[in-house]
Amino acid sequence: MEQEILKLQGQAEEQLATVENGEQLEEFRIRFLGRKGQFGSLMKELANVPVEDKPRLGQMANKAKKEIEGLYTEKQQKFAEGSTRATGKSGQIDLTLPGRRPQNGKLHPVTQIMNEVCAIFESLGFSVAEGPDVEHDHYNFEALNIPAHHPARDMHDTFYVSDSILLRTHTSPMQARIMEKQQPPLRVIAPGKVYRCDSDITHTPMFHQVEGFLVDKHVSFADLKGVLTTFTQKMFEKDLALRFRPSFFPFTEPSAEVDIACVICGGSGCRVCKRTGWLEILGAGMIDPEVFKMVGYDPEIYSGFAFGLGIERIAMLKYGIDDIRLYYENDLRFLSQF
Ligand code: 2NL
Repeated sequence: MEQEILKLQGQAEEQLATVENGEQLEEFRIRFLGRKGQFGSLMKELANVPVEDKPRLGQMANKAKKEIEGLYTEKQQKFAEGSTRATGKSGQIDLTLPGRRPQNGKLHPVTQIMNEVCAIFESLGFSVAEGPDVEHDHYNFEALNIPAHHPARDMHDTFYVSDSILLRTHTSPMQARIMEKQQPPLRVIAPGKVYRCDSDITHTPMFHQVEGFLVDKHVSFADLKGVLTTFTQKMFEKDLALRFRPSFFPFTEPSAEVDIACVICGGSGCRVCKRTGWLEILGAGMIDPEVFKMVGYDPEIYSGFAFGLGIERIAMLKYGIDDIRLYYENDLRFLSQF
């Protein structure tokens, strides 16, 4: 009898070790622990052993059964945990739930506008050139007719890496690099990041610009007007009125700030255009002969125009965004609207 108890315990342990799922565990329970199971039969047999052996054998059989029940419970808990993790609290899979769709990524609104601006100028025959964000002050300032002690060089605006190396404050250095290496005729735009030490609702320390220039013989202000009119009309998808206001840049002469009729109110005056009916969207002008001299072009033979625009600002006007910092908070509730 003793042997039988030990054998049954051994068998049960061995079987339980091979159980891999809830169904097999239930089969095991019925076979060994159920009312008509093997431990049940063992207990019945105990009725037939001699009276003096009963307490000892009875204790032994009970102990064996308890041990197996303990192992069974352990296994049961393990399966329950696994199924809860896989299917939720009920332990059952709800086949009526909708599937999980992976979220589609998309381009940042600034990148979208940048691509749009580049595509429009490419359609007008401009090529696209990119250059370094960390620049020599020669290309950022000197080559653009911005001498030492010019206010634009103020430490408060420019991030310096060393005495003569800085983070470019505009995309014009790329244009100077190109003019230095290539001969006219040239039609080029330079998109990219620029950096200024400035931060409020209309300024971030890093922002994006696209600059462009065209150099050839007999280029006039009329060509500048034609190109910029075509650009703004394609960009804002309307027959927009354009206004050129006299202005000053160190690298162009004459210079102009270019406004478009307010895309919100159509020119009648609103909060966005501050009741003026106009929105400033870019700066432009005829390239200063001094700049041509510095890159080795003869200003008696060549003339050209240049312009620069802020991408964040274009997107703000196009979409009615009132705080530039929203672009860089990485909040998907904002970014996924574009
Ligand atoms: C603005 C104004 C401007 C230019 C950029 C330029 C470049 C060279 C020569 C002459 Cl190499 N000009 N660029 C000219 C006029 C205006 O930008 O408000 N930008 C956001």
